[in-house]
Parts: sequence; structure tokens; C-alpha cells
Amino acid sequence: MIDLRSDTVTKPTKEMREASFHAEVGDDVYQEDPTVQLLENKAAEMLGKEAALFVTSGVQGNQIAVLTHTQPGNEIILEEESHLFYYEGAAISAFAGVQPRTIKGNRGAMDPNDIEGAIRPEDVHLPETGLICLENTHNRAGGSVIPLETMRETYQIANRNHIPVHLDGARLFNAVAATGISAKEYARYTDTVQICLSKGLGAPIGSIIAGPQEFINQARKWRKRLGGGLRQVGVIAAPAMIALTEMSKRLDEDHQHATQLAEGVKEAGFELAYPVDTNIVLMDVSNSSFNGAEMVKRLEEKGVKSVQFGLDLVRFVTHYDVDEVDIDNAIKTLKSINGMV
Ligand code: TLP
Repeated sequence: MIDLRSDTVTKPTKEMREASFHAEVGDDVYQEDPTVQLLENKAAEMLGKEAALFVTSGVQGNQIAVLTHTQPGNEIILEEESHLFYYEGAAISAFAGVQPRTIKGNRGAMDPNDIEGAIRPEDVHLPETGLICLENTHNRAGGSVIPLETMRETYQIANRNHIPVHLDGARLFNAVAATGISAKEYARYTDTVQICLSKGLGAPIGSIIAGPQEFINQARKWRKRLGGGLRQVGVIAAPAMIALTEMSKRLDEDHQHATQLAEGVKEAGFELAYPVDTNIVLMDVSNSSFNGAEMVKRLEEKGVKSVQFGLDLVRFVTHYDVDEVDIDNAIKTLKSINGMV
């Protein structure tokens, strides 16, 4: 099986398992786990923020950020296909009690003018805009990189209106690898940021949220309320440190494989929904005799795992556990499904 469903499927490396075995640990609810502290300090430094907090997952990190930034009854601005809106089980409404205000982006990038237009003026009838959320890279827009300039303009608008900005940077290091712009530079234009260590970076578990010290103090309380205060969690933080400092340097390889696959999709007679910026390939099968679900099934029968991403869309994600040969084989499979070989 060639598993291209997600970069979340990667298994921890030997080095990660060894780091876990040797990790020095303590009770992290008492803030006594030295391995967690090293990881949080390193992440804060790399993201240019005062402090950071290790959390169990991307969803938990995003939701803690929304809970910490907002009050029930606020409205928050998000892109209409953002993970926070699309894939988190309406947690922003269920937990934080906020109402989403969605904006359609261009390949995931919301126009700063549209954001400015969506900010609520002071009026007794209206909710207050409590937060603006961005996503970089943007998953449902095919791993697209949100331009730094768009983030900068958005941040200026947010600052003028005294509204915080949160970045869902689950795949921020893919944007870094694609552009050469540092994570710190991207994070400069957001108040808080969530990064996933368990996607392209290959850690088995864990995300980081980073921001001002006072924000992180409050976020720590929300994490505890949600049952996310863990004990000897250094065993997880140790592999996460390798993900952050080492695996972040190899993402170019995944991007090359995604480009190779995208070319193959076209050679096999299918279309791309978007050009490929990073490690995600969105194939559009609307010009073929299959719909998305049928295509995913056909591929799986022939040994390639993918996910349906819309009626006629299929997503492939490249990652550490697939190589050039796997991608070649996936392309051959696509060609055979289209009757080309
Ligand atoms: N994305 C998963 C699925 O939930 C769709 C995937 O396979 O891509 N933000 C973004 C942009 C994400 O893509 C994801 C996961 C998350 C947050 C949530 O991370 P986890 O799964 O660690 O809670």
C-alpha cells in the first residue's frame, strides 16, 4: 500500500523512538518536565514569540487559541474552507460559543479588504469581532502558501481594529520550505500560532501554540480544563523536538514528490484543482467517468490510498514515508485506471 491519505500517517523514526526512550521526564502539570520545557522554549524561539505550550493535537491547539482569545457571543473571521471552520466539528461554537463569519479566499488567502469589510462596527444589534484566523499552508486549497504580504496587510487591519490574529500553521514549515521565508517572519504577522509536529514533521503526537506570555498562561488553564494537562509527557516531547529541529529541514523532498505526482496526474489524463505549492495534490476528476468516491475506491483496490476532498476531488499528500518509487507507482496506477497502460 502506498499511503497518500495524509502526512499524519508517518511513523516515528528510529531516532525519535530512541529519544523517547532516553527522555528525562517529570510531571508537566507542575511544569516539571525538562524535556517539555526544552521543546516549548525552542518552539517559542523559532516562532519569535515570548512563550509556547505543548498540546496534544492541532485541533486542541486551535480550539485553546479561540477559547483564550474570545468571549461567548463574539464573531470570528475565518476562510470558508479553513480547517477551523470545516473540520473541527463546529468546536468553535460548541466550546467557545462564538459565531463564525466566513470569507471566500483566493486559494485560501482572504483578501484583506474583505476582512476589513467583515469587521463589525460598534452597534447594539451586532456581535463583536473577537478574532481573525488564518491558515498557512491552506489544506483545502491544496496546500497553498498564503503570501507574507497578505498576512502583513491583514495584521495591520487587525491592529487598527484591536482584534487579535491566530494562525493555524499546522503546515507552516511547508510554507517555510517552499518560500525560504522563516517561521519567525510569518509568525510576526500573527498574535498567536499553532504548529503541528505530527504532520509533515513526522512526530507521533503533538502541536505547539505560541504567543505572548500572558496568553500562554491563560491557554495553559484552558488546556487543563479540556483535560489536556499531561504528566510525564517528555516521552512525547523528545520525538517532537526532533520533528521541530531536524525534520523541518527535509520538507523540500516531499514538495518535489508532490510536483512529480502532479505532473503524473496530468499525464494520466486527469486535472489538478490547484497548482502545487507544497506537499498536497488535489486531483479534479470531474472530466472523467468517475466521481471522487469511486476514484478513491479504485485507487485503494490497486494499492494507493487517498482521500475524497469534495464531490469530484481527491487529495494526495506526500510525506516522509513515501519515496520517488512510490510516486512513480502511484502515477502508473492512475494511468492504468484511465486505461492508458
Ligand atoms: N488535518 C487533517 C484532517 O483533519 C483533514 C489532514 O489529514 O490534513 N489544521 C490544519 C490545517 C490541518 O490540516 C489539521 C489536520 C489540523 C489543523 C488538526 O490537526 P490534528 O489532526 O492534529 O488535530
